[in-house]
Amino acid sequence: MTFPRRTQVVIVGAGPSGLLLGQLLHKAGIDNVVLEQRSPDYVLGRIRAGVLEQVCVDLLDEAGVGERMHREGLVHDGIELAFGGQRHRIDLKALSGGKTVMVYGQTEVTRDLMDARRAAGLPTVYEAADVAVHDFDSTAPRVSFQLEGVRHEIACDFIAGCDGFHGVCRASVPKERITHFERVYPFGWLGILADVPPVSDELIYSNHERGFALCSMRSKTRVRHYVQCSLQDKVEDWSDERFWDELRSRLDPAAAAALQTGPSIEKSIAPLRSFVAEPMRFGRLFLAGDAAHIVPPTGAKGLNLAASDVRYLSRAFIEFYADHTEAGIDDYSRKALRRIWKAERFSWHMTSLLHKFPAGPGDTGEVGHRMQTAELDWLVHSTAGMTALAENYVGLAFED
Ligand code: RFL
Ligand code: PHB
Repeated sequence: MTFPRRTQVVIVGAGPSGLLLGQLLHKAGIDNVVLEQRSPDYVLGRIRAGVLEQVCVDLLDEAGVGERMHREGLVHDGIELAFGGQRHRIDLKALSGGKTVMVYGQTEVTRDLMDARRAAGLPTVYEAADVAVHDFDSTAPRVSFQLEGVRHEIACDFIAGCDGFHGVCRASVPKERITHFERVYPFGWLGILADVPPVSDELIYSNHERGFALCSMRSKTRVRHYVQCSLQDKVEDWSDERFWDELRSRLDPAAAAALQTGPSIEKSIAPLRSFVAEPMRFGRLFLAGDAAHIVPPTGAKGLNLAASDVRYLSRAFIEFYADHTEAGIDDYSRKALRRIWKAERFSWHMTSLLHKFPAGPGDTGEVGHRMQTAELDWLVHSTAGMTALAENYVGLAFED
């Protein structure tokens, strides 16, 4: 792999945030190098998000990588909420003034971005070990890393920390300059991928006394389903048969009857957390995506927030180079956090509304379940309630 000793922006992490930022900067004539600790196959093997907001779709188009998404992705006009043995449709399109969401896997988004980056001949260093960020408080930051046993260094104007929740960038900020806000939920999601047709044309979010369940999809022939599970559970505890039986038991009778089963292609457990780091800028180091925040997946916001950060950050860098102004980079953290906290609130609310909370202090256990049912019953019969959900689900507006 050849890479320059100096570039304008070093991007740490080749997940969706890093690759999308790289592509948008390249389109604007800004040089960048992406450093990723894993191999391309490993990155593509992570099964994650599936729902893209319109703004995320628009940004992928702007980056020139939307062609396959429009061909193979599924446009959804609504979602379904199931509780008390019945399903209720939320007409996202009608309630949000015509907005929809796109069902297209994060793996595919990443693959399209990787292909575009390779086709443009842009430098990406995979399997870069021991990445370290230096001198980000000066105007001459550097990033060093190890490749096949040899240490290298790249000088740059800016470092973009797109290296996820466990990355090195946020961890390199002195403790007294960063504040973390965190809530860890007392359950996880067990997800499986299987080649069977979806239960319904739209996603089903189910609140059930046995726990939350979600029927999602990747295509008309591939499903992604989730059930709420215990944090102590291991993937090995869940045979395919146990998973399908549990999912069926948490659906309304019509969906349960329509559920088709098959062998799982992938199965994994994810913990749920709400997390925000403030601020998102430290001199010439900027955090974006999961490096700065995590949402529980119930609102389908993680990847979309990553794209929203990248939108603000790419515009700030473009402004810096084109107009010689620091106004955009100075305002990045404030603008991004304003949108992030709204998505955090929505994701926390959807999580609280739909999951079974273990009995404990506060509105949990039986009281909590009654409160959830009352809220869901109100929501699906109130245009105001459904409109609020739809407006948040399809994605809130940007400041500019
Ligand atoms: P990523 O995808 O974690 O990528 C970060 C990259 O940085 C690399 N890295 C390093 N590289 C170099 N040096 C280091 N020291 C490094 N440390 C880490 C990593 O290897 C990796 O390649 O973060 P990014 O790009 O910010 O993207 C964020 C999204 O991946 C995430 O928010 C979503 O997947 C969240 N999410 C969902 N988001 C949605 O918008 N809609 C959904 O429907 C949705 N469903 C989900 C989800 C996340 C889930 N899990 C597993 C947490 C469903 C699930 C189950
Ligand atoms: C998914 O398809 O993986 C998915 C969809 C909606 C969510 C979370 C995950 O809220």
